[in-house]
Amino acid sequence: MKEVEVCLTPDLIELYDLRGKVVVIVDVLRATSCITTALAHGINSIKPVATLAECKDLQNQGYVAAAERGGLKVEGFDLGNSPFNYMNEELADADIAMTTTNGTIAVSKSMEARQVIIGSFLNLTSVVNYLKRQSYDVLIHCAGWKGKVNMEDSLFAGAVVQELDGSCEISTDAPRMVQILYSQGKENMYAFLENSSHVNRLKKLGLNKDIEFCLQRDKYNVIPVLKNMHLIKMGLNDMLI
Ligand code: 3SL
Repeated sequence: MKEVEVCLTPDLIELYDLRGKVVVIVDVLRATSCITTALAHGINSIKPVATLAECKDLQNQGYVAAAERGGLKVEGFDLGNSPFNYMNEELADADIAMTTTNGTIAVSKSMEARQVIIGSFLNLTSVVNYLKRQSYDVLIHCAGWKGKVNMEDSLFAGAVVQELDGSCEISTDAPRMVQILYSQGKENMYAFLENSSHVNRLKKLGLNKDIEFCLQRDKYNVIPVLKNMHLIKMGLNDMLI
């Protein structure tokens, strides 16, 4: 049977062998929720990059450029990191370059994987159904906050582990820990996360609407997948078996 593992922050990713695994990148608030929303709303591709300099370079090459640091849109870029930024019809078919504080770093640290996909509560069931169907080991890579563990990504990892129950083996403690967390928080995730650090950070910035949006389950059925360094909507040909 395949195995599911959880890496709680990108600072621990060196402890895991990514080769031959499907890695699910998670940054519920808000990068992976934005990426899922963007592809569901017709954006063609998103190129995740770790630095502002790389993102600026791509903007100069014609990409629409999205940049966030500390929760705020960075001056000189076209978009920030709110899912509502990506519902604009004028962006249909656009190619976007994106850099965020943690989410795009988790992607850039996962390049050795057999496949990299994007998970969020917005596409939870689609991600889980795909993970069940394919035969490779799974690693859920939580983006956290500047190297530290956070609640919302761990909660999502717990939801995936819970839903994979019976189709994946667990042999380490992190998947068990996040599963317990999810069993405690699943009934009212918003209330459960109320005192978490990033929820408080976003609330101070007046972004409560974004938090509520990102905590919706199964709003979309797209699975973003990394192909040629761009995140695109997974099609039949991208599915592993
Ligand atoms: O860290 C990230 O990648 C962002 O999602 C953080 S924020 O929600 O935009 O502040």
